[in-house]
Amino acid sequence: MKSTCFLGAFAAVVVACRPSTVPAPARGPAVAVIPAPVSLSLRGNAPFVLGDSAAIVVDAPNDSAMRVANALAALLRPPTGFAIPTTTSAGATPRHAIRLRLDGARGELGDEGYALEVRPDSVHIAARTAAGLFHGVQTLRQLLPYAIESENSQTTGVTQWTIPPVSIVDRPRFIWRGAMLDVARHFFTVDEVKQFIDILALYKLNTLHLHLADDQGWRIEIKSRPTLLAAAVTQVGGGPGGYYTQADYSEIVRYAGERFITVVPEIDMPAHSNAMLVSFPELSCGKRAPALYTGIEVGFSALCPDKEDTYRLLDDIIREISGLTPGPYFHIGGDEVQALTREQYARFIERVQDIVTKNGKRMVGWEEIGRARLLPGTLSQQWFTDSARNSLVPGVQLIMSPGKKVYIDQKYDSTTELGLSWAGFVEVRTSYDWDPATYVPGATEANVAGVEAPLWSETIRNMTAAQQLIMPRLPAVAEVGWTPQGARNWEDFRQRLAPHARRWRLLGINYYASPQIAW
Ligand code: TNX
Repeated sequence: MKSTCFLGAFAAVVVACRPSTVPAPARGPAVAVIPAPVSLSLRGNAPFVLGDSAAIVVDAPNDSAMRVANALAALLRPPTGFAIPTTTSAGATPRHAIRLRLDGARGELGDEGYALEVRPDSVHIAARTAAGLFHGVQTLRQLLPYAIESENSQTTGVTQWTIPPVSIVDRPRFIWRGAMLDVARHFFTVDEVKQFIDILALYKLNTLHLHLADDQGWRIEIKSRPTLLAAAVTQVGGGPGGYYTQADYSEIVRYAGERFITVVPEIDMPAHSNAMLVSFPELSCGKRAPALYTGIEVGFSALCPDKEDTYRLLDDIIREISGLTPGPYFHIGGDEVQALTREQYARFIERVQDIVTKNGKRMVGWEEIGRARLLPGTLSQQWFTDSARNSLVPGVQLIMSPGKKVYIDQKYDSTTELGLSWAGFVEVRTSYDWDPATYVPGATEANVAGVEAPLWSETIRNMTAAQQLIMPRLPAVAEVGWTPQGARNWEDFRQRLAPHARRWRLLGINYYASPQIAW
């Protein structure tokens, strides 16, 4: 390891670490923060003890900083049974305080970083943005005893809510740290999507990519094209499917936004478009007449790139969804096109890129879009080969989602019940042990916007099943996206991961007990 001192029990102790001074933990590491902070050191021996006089105090409050404070209070009250008032610094300062401070001058913390100091009488989280405060709160949560995730103060068995005396300065390696949920192959309700978002927030992921349309289902109301919903009525295997009204989608966006997570909507095109074509068969250039489809083959559908009506339909769809989406991105899919020539494909992508741009968004597409002329600001999502290097043109960055590493819809091993296996088995270590900056030949750190773990849902029918596949691979990917490469280490990660399972059990999160982890 380069800049870190491996202590087993501790994440990334950068400052003068002496392993012999660290007491061996009885059960799992005392400081098991995931993703590992950029720097973490111990300040003396006296912890902070959260007692019933504790309060949360916000310095330089704005609405979103206050919301972070209220969310922290709402997390701490049920398990502790303490009142935990939230106040601004204008009032009298209580003795035992958790202080959240917005400080525009802390440029070194970037847009999402934070500094966290635990002293015997107070806890201080400082950040330049409310997002940074929110991430600092997630770290604080992980420093508390795991029973902080409990809903009932009567059953925690905790006599002292201690927080170890750490000093942390932390900021993410990449700006794009995401997960994708495929709501097209199987539909997930708004409540299920919220459960998914909650897990992203725990591990400081900041991007939720929603795969809203594929051959098997159309999942979002488009008011100017109501007939699209004719293909919302089924899913893989023939179940009832479903869709989001625009109000539903806005509720997902709002819930994600409260957790500083950007929603990236995807409408897959020109292939994976059978559901769209069910209502617009005249726009089909695919290999089969469009009809509701509940299988799992790919590549047979295609929107006809030579018809003007195709672009009118896409303009309506992209305009309405963009209007509901505060984030800067619109994902157009672009993968696995077998029914068009190379020229037809490139022409199609370039026209759609213009439509996305006209609607005020930056286009994102799967790596195949590198065959077209990409505009600066467009993002290309690597998933399959190193053809992603075709996208390495000025102003275009890669999102790294290599199937062999972070396709969390793949089986862990030959005994896994759920999941596909076309990319191979993907165990936790496989998802952890790689470097997004060097994976594509010719790419460097500057070419990479970040990482994303896609959860395709051909085999996944509900959130319990989804959790079995995302946990614990998603925390591994979260650390890949957050922690500097030189501060990451598999042995250290697997030690820190194990005690998180107790939190997941309290939160009702299902997980795979990988044999690679000493639970
Ligand atoms: C490939 S990844 C696909 C999806 C499938 C997935 C299953 C990508 C851009 N296309 O259509 O659902 O494999 O693992």
